[in-house]
Amino acid sequence: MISVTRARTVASVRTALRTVSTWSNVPAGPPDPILGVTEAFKADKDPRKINLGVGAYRDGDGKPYVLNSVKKAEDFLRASNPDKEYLPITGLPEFTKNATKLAYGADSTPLNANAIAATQSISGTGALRIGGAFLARFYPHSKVIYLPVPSWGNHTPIFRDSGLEVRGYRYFDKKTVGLDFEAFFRGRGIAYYIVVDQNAPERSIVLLHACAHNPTGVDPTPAQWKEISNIVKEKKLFPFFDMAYQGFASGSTDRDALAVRLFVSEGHQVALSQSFAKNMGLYGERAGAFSLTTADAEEKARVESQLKIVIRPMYSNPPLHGARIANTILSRPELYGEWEAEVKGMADRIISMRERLYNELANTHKTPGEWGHIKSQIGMFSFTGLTAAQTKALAERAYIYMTADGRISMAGLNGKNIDYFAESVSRAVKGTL
Ligand code: PLA
Repeated sequence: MISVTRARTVASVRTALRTVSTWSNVPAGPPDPILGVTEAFKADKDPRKINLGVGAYRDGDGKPYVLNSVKKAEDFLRASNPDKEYLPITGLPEFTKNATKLAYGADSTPLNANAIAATQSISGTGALRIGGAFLARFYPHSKVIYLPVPSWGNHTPIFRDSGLEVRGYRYFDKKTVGLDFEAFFRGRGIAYYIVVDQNAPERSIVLLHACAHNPTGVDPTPAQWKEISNIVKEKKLFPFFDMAYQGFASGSTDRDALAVRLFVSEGHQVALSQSFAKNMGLYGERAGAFSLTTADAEEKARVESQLKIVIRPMYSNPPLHGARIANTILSRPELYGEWEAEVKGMADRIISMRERLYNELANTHKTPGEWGHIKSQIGMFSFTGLTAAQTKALAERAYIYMTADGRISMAGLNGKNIDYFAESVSRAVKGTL
């Protein structure tokens, strides 16, 4: 047993240590708005719990899904006994070649002219960060990037930390729960912010979600993309596409690349971030690519030499395994075909959950409000319109987790949990939860 005096001494030494610690002034930060939801879900012990926070695909049993094409690619790689040497700074050359082909299309003019500067990246996040840093250093006209409002929550810190100034353009119309397209035309969208903000530098950078807009699930139609291309041209904006969900919107990787390909064919130079997290289910493997279309092969080489200088002090060179898997799938026709079918399978399961959720909410439970957007929204997410208070009640009283803006990852729903989910949402809306 230690004496009272001794215990006091120990306590005061502890306090003193705490006050002299180098980190005593570090304030506790808030949990991440998306990944923090997963932490709260994991800590919940209720068997009924559902995680609709992070956009990670789940199969019909609610389990993480490793694609068969990925398993076969891994078998193939294992058999070829690959080394574990460092990759070049810009990654596996065949991977970036095949990734850009997937995005821009095999008949893309800059691709065939060897005029696409590209690098492997640490998934989509890393691609955006490399792109932000490269533009902050070399884009000659502006240091301002315009993001849609709302956008993926990590866009703002990524671009701010890259050295760009972040501003917003109106994208989503809360009234119609749809694209605020009037705003694009009537001088209140991208064009509006550039025109009315006296300090807005001309030729700003504008971030566009290539497909399956996160968090709204609302994408422009092909005709609207054409109009957006015209506005971007007229205002001399520089388009930076974030394509984190190629294949997840329509089930077809070609169809989902429409906006990027249209912009390139309309003569825009573009920046592009790609991720294989969702469409190949390679979340933790961190496989992605960043690319820029340039004038010709000589300019491409100059741009790539500077991408290397951006990347080398950040992480030296990227991880091997995910890029090898993605490249094996993209380069072997039999695996490519199987992968395409699996992408379609994932997109279709999500669409079927949309139908079912709509029916449950609107018909079975007669939930007050209009729920048609659940069916019309596109991609991984649905922007339900639930309020922050309702999402809080759902977490605390029904063990259902989603982001505070009411976004749900549709892929987290399945035949086993959708009835419980719909009933709980209905009660939250009626105030009876
Ligand atoms: N861009 C958008 C629009 C995204 O939604 C995400 C991921 C990324 C880029 C980056 O993904 P990656 O780095 O894994 O390739 N958004 C997730 C996960 C799925 C997250 O927040 O990190 C989401 O739940 O919104």
